[in-house]
Amino acid sequence: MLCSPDVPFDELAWFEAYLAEILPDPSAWARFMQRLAAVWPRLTVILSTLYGDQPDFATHQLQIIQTAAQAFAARPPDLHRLDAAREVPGPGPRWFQREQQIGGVCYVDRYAGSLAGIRQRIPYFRELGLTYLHLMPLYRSPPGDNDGGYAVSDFRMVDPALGTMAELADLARELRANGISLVLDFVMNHTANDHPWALRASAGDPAAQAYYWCFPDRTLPDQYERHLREIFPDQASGNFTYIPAMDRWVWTTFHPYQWDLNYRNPALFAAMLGELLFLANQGAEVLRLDAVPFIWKQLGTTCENLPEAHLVIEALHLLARVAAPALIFKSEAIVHPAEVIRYLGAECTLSYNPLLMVLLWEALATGEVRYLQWSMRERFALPPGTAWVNYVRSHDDIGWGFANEDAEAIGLSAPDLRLALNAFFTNQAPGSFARGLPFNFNPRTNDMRISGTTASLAGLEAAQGDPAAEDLAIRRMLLIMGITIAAGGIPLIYLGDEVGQLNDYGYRADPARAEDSRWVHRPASDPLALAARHDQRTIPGRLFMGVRRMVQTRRTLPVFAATNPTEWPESGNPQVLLMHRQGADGDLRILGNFSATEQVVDGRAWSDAAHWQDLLTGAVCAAAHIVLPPYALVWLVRVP
Ligand code: OTU
Repeated sequence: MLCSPDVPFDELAWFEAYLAEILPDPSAWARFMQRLAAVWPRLTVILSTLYGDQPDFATHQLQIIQTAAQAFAARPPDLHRLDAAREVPGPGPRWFQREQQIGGVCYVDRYAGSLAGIRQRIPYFRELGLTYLHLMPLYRSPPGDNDGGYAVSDFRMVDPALGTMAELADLARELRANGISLVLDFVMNHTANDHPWALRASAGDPAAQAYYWCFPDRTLPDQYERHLREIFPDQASGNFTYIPAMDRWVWTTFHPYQWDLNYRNPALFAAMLGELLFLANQGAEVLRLDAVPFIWKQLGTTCENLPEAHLVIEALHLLARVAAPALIFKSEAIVHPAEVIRYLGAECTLSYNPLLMVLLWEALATGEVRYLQWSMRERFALPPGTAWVNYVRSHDDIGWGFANEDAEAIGLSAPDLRLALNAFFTNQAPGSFARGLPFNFNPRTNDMRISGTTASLAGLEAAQGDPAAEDLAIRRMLLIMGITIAAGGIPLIYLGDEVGQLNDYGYRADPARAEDSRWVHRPASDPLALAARHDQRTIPGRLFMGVRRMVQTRRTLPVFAATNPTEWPESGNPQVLLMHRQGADGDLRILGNFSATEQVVDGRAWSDAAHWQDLLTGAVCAAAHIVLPPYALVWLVRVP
């Protein structure tokens, strides 16, 4: 019997009897109990806060612990070994903080046809330097419109068109053998309307209905609605959908076929824990928690980022520490920057960095770095033991989610800036090089988001074969991608960007996709572009070799580890961004010119070095006169 002074002895002892059946091997049982005892003081506080008022709370609590024990028992030996290796991190950066970390993200079908196709791309991933591969939702989904797989019909089944769950587990192993961690989505806010739970709910099963938010009439929905945002006003206005089969209104934040799950129900919490740990046991090392801000609802609030949503994630995190400690969570919270950061630490280990993403585009559009520099200086730092995932494009739209107060602090108007950026990126402003599409224009709020690939937004599509314009577009792409590669955290490349894939307007011919302009930036992988990647005379070649040079440089320099600070001092030139990476093992200044004209920087303003050398080209320059061609990015080390 294990106990610790902080742990209410009898509760754990009560579990032990039940757990012995699930974990008959005494050493496995002891390991599980030891980990449980370590998290129990906090876990029990959270569970009682969330569910303590339920009449059968003790039974629910037992069910939750049993679910964790079952997953622990089912976990394959190689993953138990990975757990052991990662549970006691040595000194220095943890695995996801290392300078070697480089991420890629793709849709299995669009990028490689199937899981077998992904497997064949492993040599390419290695060539690019990837260590982290996010395969976007690959689960069984409703036919037709399914929000790019973010409507999941069965968390335990791979879309049969792509392969099987056994193949996915094999792929995870093979990726790991090649130094690549598999990242999967955990779409935890909702299921598809044809998930077995939703089907049972539709058929009238009250227990299944309690997994969702079902209302007999519009009374409560109307009250909730007063404080809710509309996420997809164009395709799916309102947050509730009437389901005739059960004569109920169901909460559907996103599309009518995506039913929000009810985490106020401890049985649903236990069920989703089971799904989460099942995916961990297939070999996912990171789970991307989709749409986390929305998982808890409270009348009279916006139902986003509520304290209980944080508690649910923290509880899942603690239970993962017990059953699958190698697993880490990445939060997908595309909300106000101050809220984004609150998911990191006790809950998630990684987070998207949407603020850096939007401000890189803002700086490209305005040619000025003030807002980017100021916001990063204020908001880039993270709690220890966590890291950003830095990116320029994802499969989603770009929403201008920067902080209004940050804009005000430097004398800008965020609402005006949003309007200007929307015009710029949809080619409605003079001098725009961008070819983006509007996404969900909301006439009520005048809000709009932007779709488009990195290449099309950066000017490659508009360049139309004009070599000078193409050259500028390539420089813009390498500039912003290069900043994500140099910043602390995991750079994440939307695969296809590294060879300059343009917007694909083919989605307009597909009725299941035509209403959703995000499909314009989800092109199928282009074999011709990939084949040209080593030829520096081609666009794909310049991009690919440029990205790879930065990736290779980052990999060899420990100063790039996320444990070393990323600082954002002023460069002295309003069009030039300065990033400072410093650690025991290095001292680097990254300079990026966000304007289309040559810029000069006097490096004596921020260092006493006399000369600097660019690690990417080898060129040496005098600190007093650092010349940056249009959109140039240099990675400078001091010349002794
Ligand atoms: C996520 O995005 C996914 O990335 C989208 O592809 C899905 O459509 C959606 O969830 C539903 O599953 O609103 O515009 O703060 O902003 O979760 C994208 C989080 C989204 C939300 C985000 C959501």
